[in-house]
Amino acid sequence: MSIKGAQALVQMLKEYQVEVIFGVPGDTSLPLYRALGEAGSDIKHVLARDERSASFMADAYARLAHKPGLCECPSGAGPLYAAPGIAEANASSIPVILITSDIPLSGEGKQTITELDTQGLFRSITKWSSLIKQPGKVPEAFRRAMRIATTGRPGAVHLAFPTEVMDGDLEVSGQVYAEKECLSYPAYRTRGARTELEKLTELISQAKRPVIIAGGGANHSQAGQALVALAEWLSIPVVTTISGQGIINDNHRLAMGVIGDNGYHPHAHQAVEKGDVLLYVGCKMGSVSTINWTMPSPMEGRKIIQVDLNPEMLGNNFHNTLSVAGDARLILEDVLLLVREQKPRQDESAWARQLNEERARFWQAAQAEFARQGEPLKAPPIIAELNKYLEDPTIVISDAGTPTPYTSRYLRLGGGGSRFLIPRSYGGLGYAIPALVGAHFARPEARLVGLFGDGSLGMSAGEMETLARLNIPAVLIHFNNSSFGWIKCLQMLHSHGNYFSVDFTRGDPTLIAQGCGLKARHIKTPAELAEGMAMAFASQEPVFLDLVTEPEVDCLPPVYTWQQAAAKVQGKK
Ligand SMILES: Cc1ncc(C[n+]2csc(CCOP(=O)(O)OP(=O)(O)O)c2C)c(N)n1
Repeated sequence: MSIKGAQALVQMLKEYQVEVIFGVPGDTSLPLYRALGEAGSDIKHVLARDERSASFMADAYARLAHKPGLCECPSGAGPLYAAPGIAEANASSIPVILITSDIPLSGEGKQTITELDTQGLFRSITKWSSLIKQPGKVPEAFRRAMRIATTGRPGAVHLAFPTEVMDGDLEVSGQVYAEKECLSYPAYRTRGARTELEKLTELISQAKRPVIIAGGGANHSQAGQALVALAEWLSIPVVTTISGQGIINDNHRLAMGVIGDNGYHPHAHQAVEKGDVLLYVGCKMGSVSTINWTMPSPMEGRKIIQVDLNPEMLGNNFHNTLSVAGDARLILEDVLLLVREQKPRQDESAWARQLNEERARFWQAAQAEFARQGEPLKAPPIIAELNKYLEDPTIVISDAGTPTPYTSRYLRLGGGGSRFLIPRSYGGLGYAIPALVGAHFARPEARLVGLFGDGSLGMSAGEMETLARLNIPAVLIHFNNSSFGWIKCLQMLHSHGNYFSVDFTRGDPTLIAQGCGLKARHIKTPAELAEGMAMAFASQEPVFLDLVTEPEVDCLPPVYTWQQAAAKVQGKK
């Protein structure tokens, strides 16, 4: 049977059980849109207002559905605008596939409007970018794209389909099928080598002060159950990076919080600094989680173990005692079996108890922060108010700026399928609002909450219309401090408070939200905050809460290196 290339592509989407594709149309999109239209309700097309948003939607979908995220856009401006989400997904090991419908091959090199060397554009921000030149190649190219995106270190892939390929005919007998192993990721998971698993088991079993440090890779691998079971068996405290949050219920006795520069918990840092065996799982050990590679600081006899599916990451930033390549979940499951064979379940260790006491002291002291009520609104009481509504499962998505350190520090997520997302490879502003759209399709049963500053709102406000059009019941929490506050704060710390080009007007963003079809409230007082939150969480529609918040320059957020810089300035006075 002969069908069009675009129809073959859509059939491949169906074979791979793609439920949703996020995108923006253009002149070259017609064959694809025709084929998607013919597919009816099998594949939902979500119209985004910007290709960057479409790529962020696909990224968030993939993170939460544990399946590849699909997005599409037309030639030229489309891929240029889609690049941010593709780069974030690729660097964060998230399988996102971008389909671009391209100009006709016959117009190549002839100044055709929107002609662009997309392979050149995507070379450094995808695992693979390819221009498909024959309709007959569509099924195998799509299979290859899914395989490359989901295997090894997962990442982003781009496929460009010129008009002749979308509109051309191909014989499809026997070609249109999915490689079932690549419907989800990580595909073709690999186990750790037996001798290394045995060494790992021995090291953590004999440790006096072991710590598990879970990064984003542990979440991507869905290693939570095995990780918590192992921690419980040996009474090992667990800390996470920002991306590793949610792997363990925040209220668990072994959950010691977040490490790194941004929104850290002091007791989590203490665990890492005093730990004698540190087991890093799916953690790149990059600049933020290690505070520019100063933590863990050198300590005689300390053993560092690193588990990562990407061997290129192993031992890259620290001198490991043991490096194990493989899938986090499989490795932890195997180690758990070995540990159970060799050692009885341990009672709570003195080490875990001591850290727990530190943790309790921290949360006791935090009450004073939560009580810091007043105008403009302060971030800690805002998060404390939010915590009251976080029933499982909730998906919380934060942007860079004020929301990141305060959610990392004060948000309390349960373990019942709740997740917390922040794009940490590039920390691009304007992720949260579009990501809520992707999250809705991945986890329709979950409550959705987005937190973002006014800088982020300026970059993603258009997607409020998408939330309203699809009637996605998300709670949008806007930190309105009328500035690029984060950068302003850096200028305070490092440019002697000479503020340069960081302020904008507060305006009335509720009008923008209302204009997009959202319910919106302007909130200035703690009483209005309490009332607004209650209204938002009771609503079955998207709600925008415009919070007039304290700028970072008036109260330093919990960023480790900032606090050190401020102490230095204070010391010189
Ligand atoms: C796309 C993009 N451009 C620039 C930056 C650099 N940046 C980091 S934080 C920040 C300011 C954030 O301002 P806002 O969203 O208003 O949050 P606030 O810090 O004021 O709470 C900027 C510009 C970025 N992260 N992403």
